[in-house]
Amino acid sequence: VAVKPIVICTWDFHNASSKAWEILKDGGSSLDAVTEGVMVEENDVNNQTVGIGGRPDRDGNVTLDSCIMDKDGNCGAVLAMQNIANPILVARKVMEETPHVMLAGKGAEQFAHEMGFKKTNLLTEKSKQEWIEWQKTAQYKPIINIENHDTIGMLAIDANGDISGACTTSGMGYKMAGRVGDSPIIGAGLFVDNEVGGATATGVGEEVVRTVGSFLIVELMRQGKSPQEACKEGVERIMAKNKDRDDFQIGFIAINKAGETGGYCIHPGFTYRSYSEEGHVNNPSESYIK
Ligand code: SD4
Repeated sequence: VAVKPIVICTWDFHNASSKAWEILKDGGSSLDAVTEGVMVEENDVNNQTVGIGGRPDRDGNVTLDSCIMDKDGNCGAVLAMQNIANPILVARKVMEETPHVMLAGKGAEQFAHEMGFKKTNLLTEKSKQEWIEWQKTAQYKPIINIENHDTIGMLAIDANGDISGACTTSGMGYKMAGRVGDSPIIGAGLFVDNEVGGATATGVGEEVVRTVGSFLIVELMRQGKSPQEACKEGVERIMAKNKDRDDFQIGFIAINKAGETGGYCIHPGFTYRSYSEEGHVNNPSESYIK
């Protein structure tokens, strides 16, 4: 069966999925598609959950997390990196130019400078003012479906049938200094196995890490579950560990080798975008809580 190119991403990131589709439809690789796709959100100063303009940590520093994975299982990630505008490009450099998978903090920043990335102030005036306001109460509680977008996780299949994925975020707003969530952790925020499919996550990263969510979903697809069924079981696994609380959001999306897709979340409101030659759709995602 000939596989048709397709891209999906968490939330209604139309510009990002359109950018990825442009690359896929012209025969570009899924790796380039996800790289350039998520960069659209990293570069959007009005998106306060990814890249420049992202909400800072409690100390007022914007720290970015990002990872990428290709069809051969190669991967790269940067964790809690400051002052660099495109963490996904640095994650890709980690994958392609170093013997390592993850670089964190100052080391990631130093590597980025060595690779020619410029020092950039990531804290916009808007995010700074909101942070100053936040300090008055300093309440630390994740907001469900914040702005109806959050971390961008993207999965693509190219004309060769090869799958790649990328995930990038500024993490939880007002997190503790040094906090890293699921998004740059291979297996948690993102996982791709070119024989099976890929999965990626958005929402409260701690819970995704605890269940190694994206790896779990890919393994469930390997056992024969559809992307939709696998995402549902991924969420159920998290809820089984949280019998007394449901005050947080998680959204998973997945794609299999045949190009079938699925999404599942805890609270209504999560959607995922898909773009293929059949056009583009913002897909409502089924939720654990109705
Ligand atoms: C993280 N999944 O860092 C990301 C983003 C997030 O609420 O926290 N959203 O955990």
